[in-house]
Amino acid sequence: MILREAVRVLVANWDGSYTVPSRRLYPHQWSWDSAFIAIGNAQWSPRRARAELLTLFGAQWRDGRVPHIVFNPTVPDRAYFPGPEFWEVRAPSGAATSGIVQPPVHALAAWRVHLAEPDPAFLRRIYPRLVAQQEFLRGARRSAEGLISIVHPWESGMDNSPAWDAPLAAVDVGASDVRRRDLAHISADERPTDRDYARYAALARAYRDTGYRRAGAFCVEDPLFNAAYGVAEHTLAKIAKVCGLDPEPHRSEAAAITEAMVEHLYDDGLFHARDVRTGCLLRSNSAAGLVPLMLPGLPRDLVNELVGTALDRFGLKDGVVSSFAPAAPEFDPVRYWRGPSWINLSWLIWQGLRRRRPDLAGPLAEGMIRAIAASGFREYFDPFTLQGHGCHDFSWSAALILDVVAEHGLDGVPAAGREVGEQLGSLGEADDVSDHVLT
Ligand code: 2M8
Repeated sequence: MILREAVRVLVANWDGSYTVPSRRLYPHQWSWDSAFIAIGNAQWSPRRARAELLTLFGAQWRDGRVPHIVFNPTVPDRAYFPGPEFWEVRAPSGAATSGIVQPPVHALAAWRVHLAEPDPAFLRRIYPRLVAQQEFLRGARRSAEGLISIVHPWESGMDNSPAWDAPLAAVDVGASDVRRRDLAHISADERPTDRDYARYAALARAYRDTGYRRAGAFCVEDPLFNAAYGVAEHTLAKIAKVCGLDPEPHRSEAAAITEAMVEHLYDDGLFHARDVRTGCLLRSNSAAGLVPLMLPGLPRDLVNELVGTALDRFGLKDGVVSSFAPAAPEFDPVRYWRGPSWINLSWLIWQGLRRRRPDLAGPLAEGMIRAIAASGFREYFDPFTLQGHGCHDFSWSAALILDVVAEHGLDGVPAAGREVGEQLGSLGEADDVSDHVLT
């Protein structure tokens, strides 16, 4: 049932060559959402999964950046803020896009899609795009410490995390041009405040006014983003091998970022963000600091400490990971990214635990399935009651649960990915993937 329902959500949110995260709240293509969606779609329609990624990379900029939103020109401006008229920019393909990025989880997605249905031609096609994505980050965003910075909370993917409260407080909002659309769909106590939105808009406007070149008041090195960058290099090494290319530069880049993260972002059982403007660690209780568990080269003692933190502070002992530690004063169980449990964040941490701590990965998989069985494909969940919050029929919740079930099984019954795909394939419309744009 959960599998059929997941496919139903993904079919309903499919727009012909990509999937909207949510029909009403997020009616365009989002960058890291598409990566997670491709990972889930790989279980029942690898073809759709490849199209999802190729469509996104079709809007890649000449400098290699992959914009965090690719706008659908048929969706009215009033449907989402900030829309194309705010960002004022187009990709070489002609698509209107935003000018900021999101965590680079796309190489991992491309690899997972290839594993579900081996397709070296797809890998050869997407590899240079994935490399350009990393080169943009190295060229435009790397600090002297060897870490990658983000210039907007939206680039972290965990937009409203309390980790950003301090650096955001320094943002001067000026005259606000915010026209919030999200509150038409979701209750205000589950979304960021108006003050946060004014700051988001001010930061994005300031970056836009430099031609999307220079960071403004907000410039931080985030552990989730840097872990994603490192995992991307690891994965690019595997992809390069299949393509008959040298994997070595990717391996050494992955080792270098892991080392820099350990040296500059780790303290007392958790990775933290670092404010590039002040050079200070932004010590917080964000679960972003557990995502480096995904890095294969992490020293063993650090892995043990991180696991201890996840168990003691983030709910892992109950098979749940909250996005912010419940004991911290800023914790809020229902407000977007300030405490609720999210399927994508749990999935990333689950990836880090699967080989190292299968005894903990299993219960976490069960916890993700339990949340969805209890409340449906919601955007986020109260980590204690598992009550759903945010939008309904949220694509990455549906997609990633397909992957979890394929790997972990359902009700103790192993369900191999391919079998799940075969069962579900008939639920999608027959081969309806229209030709995507990759210029
Ligand atoms: C949320 O972010 C967007 C802005 O990018 C928004 O609130 O309007 C975040 O949860 C982000 O991580 C996610 O990619 C996006 C779409 O699901 O929604």
